[in-house]
Amino acid sequence: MTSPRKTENASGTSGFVPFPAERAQRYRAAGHWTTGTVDALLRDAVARRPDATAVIDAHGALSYAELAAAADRAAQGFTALGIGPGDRVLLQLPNRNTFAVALFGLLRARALPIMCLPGHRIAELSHFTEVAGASALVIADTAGGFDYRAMAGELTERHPGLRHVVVDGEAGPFTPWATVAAGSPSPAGLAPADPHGPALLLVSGGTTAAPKLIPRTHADYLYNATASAALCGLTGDDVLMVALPAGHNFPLACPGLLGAIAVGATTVFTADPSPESAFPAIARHQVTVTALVPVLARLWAQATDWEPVLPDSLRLLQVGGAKLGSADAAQIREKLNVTVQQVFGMAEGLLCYTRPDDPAEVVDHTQGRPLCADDEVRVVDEDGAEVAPGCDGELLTRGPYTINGYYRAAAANRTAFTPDGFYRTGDRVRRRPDGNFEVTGRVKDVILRGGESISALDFEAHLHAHPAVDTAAAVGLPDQYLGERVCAAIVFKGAPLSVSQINEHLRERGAAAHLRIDLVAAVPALPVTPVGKIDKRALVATLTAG
Ligand code: OOB
Repeated sequence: MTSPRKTENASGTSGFVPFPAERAQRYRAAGHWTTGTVDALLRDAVARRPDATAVIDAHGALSYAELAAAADRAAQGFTALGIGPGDRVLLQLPNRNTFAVALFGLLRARALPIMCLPGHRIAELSHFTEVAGASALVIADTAGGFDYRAMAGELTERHPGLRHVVVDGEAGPFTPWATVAAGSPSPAGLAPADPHGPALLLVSGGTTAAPKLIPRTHADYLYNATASAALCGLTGDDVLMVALPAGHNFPLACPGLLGAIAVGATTVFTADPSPESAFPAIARHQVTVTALVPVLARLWAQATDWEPVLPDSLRLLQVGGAKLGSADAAQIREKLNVTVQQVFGMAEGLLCYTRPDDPAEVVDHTQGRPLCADDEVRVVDEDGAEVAPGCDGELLTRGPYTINGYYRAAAANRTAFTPDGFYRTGDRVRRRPDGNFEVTGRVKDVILRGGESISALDFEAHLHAHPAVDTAAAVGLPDQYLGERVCAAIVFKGAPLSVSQINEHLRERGAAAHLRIDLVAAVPALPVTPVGKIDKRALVATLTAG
């Protein structure tokens, strides 16, 4: 006899927290939610513009009709392997056309893709497999100098439930992607997906904690992509480049690949976001829009001084994922001669954007305002009480595209959400009278020095203002007297500065008296997460070991 609990755990929707009925009703009535599904985006695009170019990578291009036909064949191929409705499948492909084919193939087979990033390794994949009960993995053979098959071998040994590994390239002992891609082209004939059920699982950004799985519904994610496309003024004439890892929410749906499909635009995949590689690709395909993290955007701006080909066709450069300094925003606009947009978003939902027609002051100094009129936001103190207008506090939010719970994480959900369903973002913000937010740090990214709690971001803003500093991160290192000492890890442009020179700089800038560093670590580079944010956990580990 099968125990009811086991049956429950095996299904894709157990451990998924739906929107409460009252709010769901409101979002439908307001028109934010439709009855569409994410894969229907592609069907609609095919109906409207079958011959327009949908995706381009280093190996070729696919029209919308070709992409849809390839996705249908892949859906059949997945179905033939026994991958069906509700099955969780780890999708970890580099930026290339196959990513789009596999994603829509899985959606059409009604499986639940888990959007891994190429930078994830066995620790993360093993965690996702365990939590989600994944039954398949889709990878490349090798990419960026890493052999994904070796990792897959170890993963299948640890998790016997992971029955299939599909490999794009030399498959070795696994199933070649070509076998899946050669599925019979007849439609699968599956019942349409529930628009209010999960469409895919995103992975949380986690620069300080283990990543969690984030279930996004068809209705909420469609809204996310289409409303973002509208806000950015995306049209069928745009060419959008996916330069960040495609499985990340930002290049996937803000507006990203899905937003581009929603308007019938072309998406160009690049697996290498360095200026040497991305600039010529932008010129070749006349790319108009792309999304970057601040570290990359700064690099692109600097590279205009020496790269022979410039990204002149770009009209909109979205920068988000981590705080962009105001001087950097201005420099990026000037050097790349482009409209800059700050994007403060999260895989959990809420997106804040500066608008393309905002004045430079707003774009340079704020992280924008919510996408939707029905995004509810509160800025609260440690006791959960709303702070006075213009004061710092933690941002809480709920709305038509913000999750109501992590996937299969009942314990974490009790602390990550308020009883009335607001997600505690963990971000410290200040709301200006014009409604735009300034991100002032992470609630937990504070250094506890001698009884004082200091925001790391406060330090970093001052450090970045020094002409000798390329990039900097402030972290607390354990200290037996002070609790923590402030360490500034800095990539210097030239000769390193001393602790006293840096503290003199802080004094000159009028930084508060407690904003002084104890240590400086001159480093060749700062460690980054798979999407390119500074990875403080890794940094502290290295500095402590050193
Ligand atoms: C994006 O999503 P995640 O899930 O990788 O990370 C979310 C976290 C936010 O909670 C915040 O702490 C930080 O990343 N963040 C920013 C920021 N954008 C994200 N902090 C300061 N300034 C910003 N502009 O990173 C993400 C998802 C969709 C669109 C853009 C970014």
